[in-house]
Amino acid sequence: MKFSIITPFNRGLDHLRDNLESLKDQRLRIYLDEVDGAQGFSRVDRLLGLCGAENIDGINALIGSGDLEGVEALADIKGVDDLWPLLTFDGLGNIVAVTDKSELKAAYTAEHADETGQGSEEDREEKSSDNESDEEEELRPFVYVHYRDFEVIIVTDHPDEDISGLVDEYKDLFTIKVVALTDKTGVAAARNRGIEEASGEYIMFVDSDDYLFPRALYFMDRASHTAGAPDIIYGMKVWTWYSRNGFIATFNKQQEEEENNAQADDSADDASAAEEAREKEERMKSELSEQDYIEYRRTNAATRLISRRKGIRNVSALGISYKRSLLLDNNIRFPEQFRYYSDFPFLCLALEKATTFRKNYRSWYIKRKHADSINFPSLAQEKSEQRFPELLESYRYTKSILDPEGIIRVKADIKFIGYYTGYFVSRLRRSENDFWREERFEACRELVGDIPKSTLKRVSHYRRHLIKLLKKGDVKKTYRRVSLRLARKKILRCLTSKYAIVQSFYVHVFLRKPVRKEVILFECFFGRSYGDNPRAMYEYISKTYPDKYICVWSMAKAHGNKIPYKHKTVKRFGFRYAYYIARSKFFIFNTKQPGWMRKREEQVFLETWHGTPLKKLAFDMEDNFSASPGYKKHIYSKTRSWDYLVAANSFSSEVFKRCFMFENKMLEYGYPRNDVLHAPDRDERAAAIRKKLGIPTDKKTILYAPTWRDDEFYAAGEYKFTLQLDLKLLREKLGDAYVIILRTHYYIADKLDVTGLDGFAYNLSKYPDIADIYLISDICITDYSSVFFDYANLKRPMLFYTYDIDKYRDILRGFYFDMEATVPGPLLYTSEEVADAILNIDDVSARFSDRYDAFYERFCSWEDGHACANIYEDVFVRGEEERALAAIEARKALEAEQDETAEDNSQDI
Ligand code: C2G
Repeated sequence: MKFSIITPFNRGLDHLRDNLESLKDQRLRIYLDEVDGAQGFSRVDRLLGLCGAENIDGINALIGSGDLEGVEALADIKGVDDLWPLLTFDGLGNIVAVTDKSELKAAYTAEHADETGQGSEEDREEKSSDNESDEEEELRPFVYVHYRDFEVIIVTDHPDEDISGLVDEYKDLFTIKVVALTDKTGVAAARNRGIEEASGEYIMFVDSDDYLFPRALYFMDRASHTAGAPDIIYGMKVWTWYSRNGFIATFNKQQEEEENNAQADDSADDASAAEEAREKEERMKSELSEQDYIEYRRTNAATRLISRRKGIRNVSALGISYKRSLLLDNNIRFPEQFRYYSDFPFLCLALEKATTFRKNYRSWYIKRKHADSINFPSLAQEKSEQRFPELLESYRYTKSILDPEGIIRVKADIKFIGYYTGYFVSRLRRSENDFWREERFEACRELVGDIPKSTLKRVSHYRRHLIKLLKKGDVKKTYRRVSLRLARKKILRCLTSKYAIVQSFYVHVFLRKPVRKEVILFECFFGRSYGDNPRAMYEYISKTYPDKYICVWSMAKAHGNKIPYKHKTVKRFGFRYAYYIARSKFFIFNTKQPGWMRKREEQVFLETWHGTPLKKLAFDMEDNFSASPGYKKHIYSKTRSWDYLVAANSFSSEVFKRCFMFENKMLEYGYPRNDVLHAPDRDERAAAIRKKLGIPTDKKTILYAPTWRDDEFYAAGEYKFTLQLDLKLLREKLGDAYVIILRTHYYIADKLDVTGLDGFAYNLSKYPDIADIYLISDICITDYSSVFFDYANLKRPMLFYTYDIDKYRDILRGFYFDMEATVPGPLLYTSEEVADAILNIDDVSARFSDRYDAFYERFCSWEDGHACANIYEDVFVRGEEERALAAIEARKALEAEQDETAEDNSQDI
């Protein structure tokens, strides 16, 4: 058995499934010319070894063409009865016979012709990271076989979930042992238990929430055959926030983009870097003595695995294969007294005891960061008071087990110096808690006494100075030195970024001034337009209560929107914006507020959001391809500031509570932006809008309003969109009786090309408010956009052009309900189908009439044209009364408390 993979498990069945799935998908590529005849003999023999050749049951046919002698001999050894001229394998690694080479080639070509991306990802991975590959190699036919020369040892650590069902799904594909920790807990104990159970030549630790690249084990295995079975084999790790599906999808895309970009020739770079490194290795090997060469390799390994990792918490035992004999002979184990920092001593000792090292220039381990650090934090994300003392203890312990003269000890000391001078001292400077300057400072001091001068010489002057001050116990000078450095950094930041100055003003000036009770700050789609729910609320308030409030609109630069009624505008993220964020009493936003806003006690935040969700949102999303990785953490902290959230229907109300973990007041009156769709004068309004926009009155108007795609972007908030609706064909088929309005989502940066379609296509993507466009449209075509929930208020026909539904639903987002069975119109996949549906719109409407009624009942029945008024009453009238009463109560309670204390004090006297 080559590998024992040790996987501790305590929770997260879905993560474990990804992990096992990645082991099932351990492929190795066999070039068909390599299995030809005698020359292929040894290779095939080895390949069978890799597949777990001892366990050859189920393989009933074998091997090459031409000279069959070698093949026969091998078949004899392996006890295979049937001989076939050529072989191929099925998806599970069983060998399937193919009679001759041309047939095999045809099978290969057919398989690759209808590839949907999975296979091509493999090709690209191979090409980008395998320095052996070249153009010729690309053309060689090959098959994949699944690598099975490993066992998985799942060590359960008091889990809440039962894994037996999951294990059953995989147990016939590879060897899985499940052992349970009974008396102990923690990753360290689980991994140690795994070491006891392991029987492989090598041991790998793969956390249950991580997974491997498809050919990781094959490459590890290949590396194990070089340099006389090295003690330690280490490769690259890749970090991701995604599940395996999501990772593969983005990895494919990334590779594709790199390939399309002629300038990015990483594969060549990788290959030449590897080649250079190899040459250097050879040179060193011939020039250095045996012992020096070992030290040289050890230093290289330690530099990559210890020094290059950011902080001590990222020094990890993962992504490495350890020879089992190395661990057993030297009694290397994870110290079980540590919950967070057992990897550091383990890895340091392993590196010290090993004498042969092998580095591999490819990534094989995928470390999954937990995107939901609120509900499912990884160990690294867990916040605990125990961390600090444990970190110190782990460093102390590591020193105690290492050779004081060795290079690993030097690396460990420098790691601690990095922690102290990089992280600790800024806490010492900034924290309000004195223990950073007292006990904790003292605890660090106790640890650095034995760091030798020679080690201190290796670090920068600043770091050396701080360690000297620490050794002396001079906390005052340390404080001054660090303050100076931090102040210098801050000044530099302010000089180079206006944003930093604005924020500084926000914190140090504006937040110190009182809240202005009459000011309302409005923001729609991050200041990109004047529209949606904030616009509706603004117009209602301005019309009904003129001069009662000071209304301020946050707008991004050059918005070009005309805003009626008396108001101010401020540039989003400018000084005045920061001023109003600090001092406004009310906020009406339809997207998230900036992360740096610190909401004050007296401020009232009304979040309207911007649509009923079909696509999964926030905490309901598994992977998020469009936001920053810390998205869930950020959204959690932002939603804590929302006092009110608007839901247009009971479905939204339920979803929002869960997906935003929202616990404050849900306003259940319908959407302010939809009041206009129920207004008695909506037809007159529509006529005026048509006139303003120059849309002919004698033609049927079709609106096409698709949403954005999470994975198609230039930069944050700047998305790509390629029009898939064939407008020329539509014009041809529909004739003169129609016009089409194109409206992209506000995230879309691409400009639609409507040249040659004058009089037929109107691009209104920049028009501020889509509600106006709804009013003038006779038919709406959309896709997964929340547009359809609003448009349904008009009870006019809808078509769904869902050409990419599989990808959108299954990979990018996930939906809350079965779209096909719920939406009030047909799902269409081609422009022809769209044209036909438009031409037969009465039939379509009749077909969907019952469905439309049910849809309307479920999603539009709260809408009565009075959402603005109801929301205003709730927030600005009743809400204000309640807040005033609560303030009086709080004041009374405080006064009573103060009286009580005064009384106690007088009794004491
Ligand atoms: N919108 C628009 N034009 C489009 C698409 C959308 O003006 N072509 C507006 C609509 O008002 C829509 C809103 O932007 O309701 C939100 O757009 P969605 O396509 O639904 O996408 P998204 O911004 O991701 O919001 O809960 C709703 C979700 O958050 C969806």
